[in-house]
Amino acid sequence: MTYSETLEKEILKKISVAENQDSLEKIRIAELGKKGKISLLMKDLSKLSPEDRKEQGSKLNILKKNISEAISLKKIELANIELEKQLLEEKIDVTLPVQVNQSKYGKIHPVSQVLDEISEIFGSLGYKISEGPDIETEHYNFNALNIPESHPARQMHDTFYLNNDNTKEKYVLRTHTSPVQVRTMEKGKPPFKFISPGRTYRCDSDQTHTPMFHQIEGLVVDEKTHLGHLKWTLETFFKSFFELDNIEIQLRPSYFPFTEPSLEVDVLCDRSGPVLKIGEGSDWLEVAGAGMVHPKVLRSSNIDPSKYQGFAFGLGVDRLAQLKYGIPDLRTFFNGDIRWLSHYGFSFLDLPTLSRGLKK
Ligand code: FA5
Repeated sequence: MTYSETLEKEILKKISVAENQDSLEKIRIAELGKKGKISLLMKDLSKLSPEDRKEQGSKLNILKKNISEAISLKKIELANIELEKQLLEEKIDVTLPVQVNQSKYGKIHPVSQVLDEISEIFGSLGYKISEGPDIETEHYNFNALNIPESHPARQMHDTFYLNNDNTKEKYVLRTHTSPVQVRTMEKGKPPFKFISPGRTYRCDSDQTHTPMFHQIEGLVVDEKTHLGHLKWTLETFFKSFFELDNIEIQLRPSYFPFTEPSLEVDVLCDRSGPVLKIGEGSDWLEVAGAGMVHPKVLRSSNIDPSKYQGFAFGLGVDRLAQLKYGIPDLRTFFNGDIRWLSHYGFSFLDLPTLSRGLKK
């Protein structure tokens, strides 16, 4: 037997009517397998004259390619049909009442809970939410924030640089959420009042540092906002977040190239025992950086600094979770240990609201 159009049509017909992956596989073996029809035809080529062998050989190669392609396409088609069928069978009725005993199987990670708590507090103070990318350009992560290439502050950030071999613009994993300040101001017009939650990355690891952590940036820009507003905002936030009237925080003069003046915020805690205690002891844990937005940052966001001014802050979310819920080591947050999560995690019914309280 040699190649014929009828043979090709016959095989393609069989493929097109295959009902499932198993019958498709049987067709593949019968036609293309080692002992399959096409392989036998290939073997028979040696019996032909050189001219016929050349002609038949090339036709059989094309046949083989057409059959393989048809089988691959049919495979995808069958997989899609099977998935569709499975999805229809696995319908979930989201209107059914929650089975409370199910809640023990899934827990909300403390970082997610604390991100919601912080958003709830700033939401109640009239802040909107604005987000930016995790993979950031050097321009937004540094230059637009008044940190040019030669600036010593770049070393403070322990940056993860991406493979920038063939790119004009250099990319980094953002080291802080401050680039969202510029991205958001560039797109809009003052006044601004927003927070930007998100992941941030630095090559750093110990009890209070992890290579990936979360920050929430806050920015308020208008014609009148001053340092007193920043102090009030931070104090109001920390009182509400820790649900304590006498929370002791310390504002230290500091330096950030993108704020002037700059300050750092520490919370009083006790780190001597196995459980981290807030409002006790004699240790301070740094939880935020803040300051008045530098005129150069306003200018790089096309805002006139002679008319507008404002403050910015960056909160370390994981450290706030650590402090509020007494979790001694930050690295355990990201170990993916289910026993840790069932101990420190939250029930999905524990929605943070200001009226009901934010705590567990
Ligand atoms: C900044 O990242 C500034 N962008 C904050 C800022 C925003 C200042 C706006 C002024 C105006 P800093 O490097 O201090 O600042 O980080 C802020 C907070 O992130 C720290 O207080 C700390 O709580 C947290 N943090 C920093 N590095 C780590 C880390 N490796 N692991 C966990 N938390 C970290």
